[in-house]
Amino acid sequence: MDETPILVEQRAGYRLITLNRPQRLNAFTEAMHRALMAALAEAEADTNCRALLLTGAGRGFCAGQDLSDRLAGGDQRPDLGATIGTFYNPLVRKLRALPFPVVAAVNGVAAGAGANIALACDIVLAARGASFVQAFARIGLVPDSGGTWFLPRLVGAARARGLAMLAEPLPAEKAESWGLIWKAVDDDKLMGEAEKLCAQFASAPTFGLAQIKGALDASETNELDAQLDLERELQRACGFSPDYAEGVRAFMEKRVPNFTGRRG
Ligand code: T3D
Repeated sequence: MDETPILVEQRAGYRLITLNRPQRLNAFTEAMHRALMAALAEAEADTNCRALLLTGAGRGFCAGQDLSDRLAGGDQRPDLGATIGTFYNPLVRKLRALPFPVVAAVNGVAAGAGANIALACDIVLAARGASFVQAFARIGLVPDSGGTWFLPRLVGAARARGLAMLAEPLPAEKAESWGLIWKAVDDDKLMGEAEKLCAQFASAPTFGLAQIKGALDASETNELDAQLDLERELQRACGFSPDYAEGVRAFMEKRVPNFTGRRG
């Protein structure tokens, strides 16, 4: 069952990564973490990769940590700080820092760290049948993988507390109306919509998009003054990029731009 915990498919200009432990709703094991991080590193190293699509095999997106691994030690209590530090935090940091957009296609339930890993992606599309569950409180844990950071910023303090402390499933349409995700789409349209989005990103000005990711993340902690300075510097860098030159030329010539997606 765990021989290929993730599947990687090349597309024109982007990669599709599928979490592939459907019998366990794609819950994370160490092997899956290692395979996913290796796939992300490979995508980052490939300068032709201009977007990433993350989804789950079967009826779920991801159920967070595989809890059967947590019984294995018997009476010995696991050091969860160690696994968070070794696996989950580097994963979230990597998703945020990838120099191209990351799209999550949430095909079914996203629970525990699985929900927050979806929220760490740049654009979250979810099937109407999908739901988001901050399952942690049910087993005495705190939302991790950025949950306590993403939730209040995306849905506000009151809803963040409700989601985190009650651990009730939030259906995709409500997640959209609360601003937790970009869009809920019909179940049978999910992958088509997500692939269309990635194809669009695959011909977009990748360097500029990477600066947008960085700027929006920085705005979470910057004062306006610092953010204005940051925008000035990012705009300076974008202004030197070949895709900006092409964008302006194409606009003036009234044609579709042909962006190279060069990263710097
Ligand atoms: O440990 C550390 O390193 C710290 C890090 C923690 C990060 C975390 O993510 S902690 C939170 C862990 N996740 C959960 O607590 C969620 C557990 N799962 C559920 O609550 C439910 O399965 C769902 C709400 C996600 C879906 O419910 P439902 O009714 O649609 O499906 P199900 O029947 O519960 O699950 C289907 C199968 O997947 C089932 O196996 P079976 O009975 O068919 O053999 C179930 O046991 C298995 N499964 C689902 N989630 C997990 C899992 N097996 C292991 N670990 C799971 N997380």
